[in-house]
Amino acid sequence: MKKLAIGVLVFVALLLPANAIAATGDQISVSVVAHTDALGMPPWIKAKWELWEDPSTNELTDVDPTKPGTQGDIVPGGDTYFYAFIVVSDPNGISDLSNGNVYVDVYHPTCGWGDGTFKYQVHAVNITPPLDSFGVPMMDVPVFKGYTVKELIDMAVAAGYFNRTVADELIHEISQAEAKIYVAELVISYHQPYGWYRVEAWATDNNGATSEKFTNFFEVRPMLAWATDFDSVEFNNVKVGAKAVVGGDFDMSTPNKPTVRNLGNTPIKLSAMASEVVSSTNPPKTFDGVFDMRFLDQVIDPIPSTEWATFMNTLPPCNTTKIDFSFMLPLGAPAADYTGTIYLLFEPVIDYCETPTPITDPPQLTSP
Ligand SMILES: [Ca+2]
Ligand SMILES: [Ca+2]
Ligand SMILES: [Ca+2]
Repeated sequence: MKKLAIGVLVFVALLLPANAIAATGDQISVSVVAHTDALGMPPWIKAKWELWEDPSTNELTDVDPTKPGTQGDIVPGGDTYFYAFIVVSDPNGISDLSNGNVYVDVYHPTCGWGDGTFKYQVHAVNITPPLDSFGVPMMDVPVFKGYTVKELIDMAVAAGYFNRTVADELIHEISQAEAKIYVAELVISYHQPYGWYRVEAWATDNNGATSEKFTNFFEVRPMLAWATDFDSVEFNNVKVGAKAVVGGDFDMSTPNKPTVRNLGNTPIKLSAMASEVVSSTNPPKTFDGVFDMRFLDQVIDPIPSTEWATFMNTLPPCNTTKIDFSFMLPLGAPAADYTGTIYLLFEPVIDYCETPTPITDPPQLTSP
């Protein structure tokens, strides 16, 4: 470790009352004020990485080991959690971080429907292992969600944020009380876009000296997720030759008024296909092309029976909308009950998101 002296500026003020200047031999008092340089030696970020908490196992992970950086998924209709881990040091020693702060700034993806805007700032918390009775960090003690520092750093190697040599050096420095480790919780709602989130970390020391920013990326994968409040449509009091309508609404608790909600983080493309309807008469009679459907202000009339018809507009993430169905039997159809099936196809609309190159700033083991 490089040891650097703390820079101290000393201002000595000699306070003499004007009427005492000529009085030689008198005892005077001298006040001494020492001002530590307010900007001192700034701390620096040695390394940073993110991990995703798999909601089904509560384990921290990178869900796609084949791709650089950490990937994770949203929880449909809910929140998912990534964690940023930040290793920080200070040329004045880590005691100069004890009243400092570590912050993480997160920016939305720039691909897909992300606009790259600032998302939020999170205050990171110190998870440096506690000291034993000899003042040595206890590296075997779990520090976060049951993981030791070494396990957290090993996962950063597996996710490709830095190599084994860097990892060993980081573990060594934390074990020698030459660096501290912090964590910031990054909540991602299903309302947020898929793609690569940019994360910038920075630290301040006891005197407010501020580090350079350290930037890297993690990825939220696209996920198609949706819900409807209906699985059947019933037309009552149908008059042959007249249109019967089942109108939708925006309320997911009224299944007799069809509603669809996007619970994923991609726009949804909807297609429809319908079977012929069959009468309950003996012998049965069949009719084709008797349904139509309205979705996002577009009507497909009739819903075809041999191929998918796709609606032009997509249902954006975080949106709920209604679907209207109608049904019309041709004149001359027998009065009876009819059954048929309408098929709906939900597809995600995904723009390719290029992997940032590089996915991280290089780790900085020594003071810049
Ligand atoms: Ca400092
Ligand atoms: Ca990965
Ligand atoms: Ca409804």
